[in-house]
Amino acid sequence: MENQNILCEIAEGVATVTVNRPASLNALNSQVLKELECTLYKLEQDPAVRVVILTGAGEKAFVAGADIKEMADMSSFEGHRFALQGQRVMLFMEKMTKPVIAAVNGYALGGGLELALACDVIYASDNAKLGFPEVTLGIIPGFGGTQNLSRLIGPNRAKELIYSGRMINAQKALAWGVVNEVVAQAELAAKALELAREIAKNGSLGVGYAKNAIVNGLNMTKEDGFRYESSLFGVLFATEDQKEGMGAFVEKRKAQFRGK
Ligand code: CO8
Repeated sequence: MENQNILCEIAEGVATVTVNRPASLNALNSQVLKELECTLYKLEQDPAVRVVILTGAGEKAFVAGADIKEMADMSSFEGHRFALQGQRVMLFMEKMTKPVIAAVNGYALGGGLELALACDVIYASDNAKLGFPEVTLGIIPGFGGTQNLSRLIGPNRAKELIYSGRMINAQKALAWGVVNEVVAQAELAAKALELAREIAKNGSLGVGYAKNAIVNGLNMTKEDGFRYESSLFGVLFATEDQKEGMGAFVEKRKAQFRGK
């Protein structure tokens, strides 16, 4: 079935995925989540794709949250099921071997901020506004936000944002370490693409293993993380990419990685 709410373009190893519901500020309903999950799953399998950029359609919003109109009449069971559906997408993004860059081009609220936090890198436009308004609606973040934000910026700032429901601007998000970089809105797509292309030139196995080591290592003791890192490091010596990368250095030429 054709996607109705998710656009996907692939060029030069970079897939750009756009949540395309601008009339609802790209709010995530269950259909959008389903299409997003299928799209990401296909991109993970596609050898032509090395990096994914995730953004929202229009100039106003990345994603203004989960769809409040869909959630308004949910039962407790349906709310739980909806949270699990969203969490499955966020967790899949962490498991993907390919990095995902969020290009946050406006509001990233609630489920929208959770979606950005599930990405590996967040670039934000200078007009972006970020926050977790859930408590103003009588709920809490349900797509992993309480967990990911507090791990990223520490519990105190996460509590301040989540308890107040307050929005912060892009500069404050940068100062707090929520986003990697803030750029003018007109330059956001180009900046995200520049980073994606730089990553895409590198050995995809190395990039994927680095992501694996960082994401999984965060849930381990430091010593276990070191052990895990050294195992992955060792495995890479059995790959063509390692031979090519080091061979190219010795021969003073550019490496041509094949992801093997
Ligand atoms: N859900 C549904 N529709 C939305 C949403 C949303 N989250 N955000 C905006 N829209 C719609 C508006 O209803 C409006 O539609 P219409 O024209 O039909 O009335 C359209 O988008 C444009 O929005 P506004 O007219 O409100 O635009 P403004 O510029 O005046 O305001 C804001 C922009 C400030 C972003 C405002 O739209 C707003 O506050 N939106 C809601 C933000 C929010 O509260 N997000 C959090 C939602 S809760 C959540 O994400 C929980 C995640 C975890 C779920 C766990 C599973 C249970």
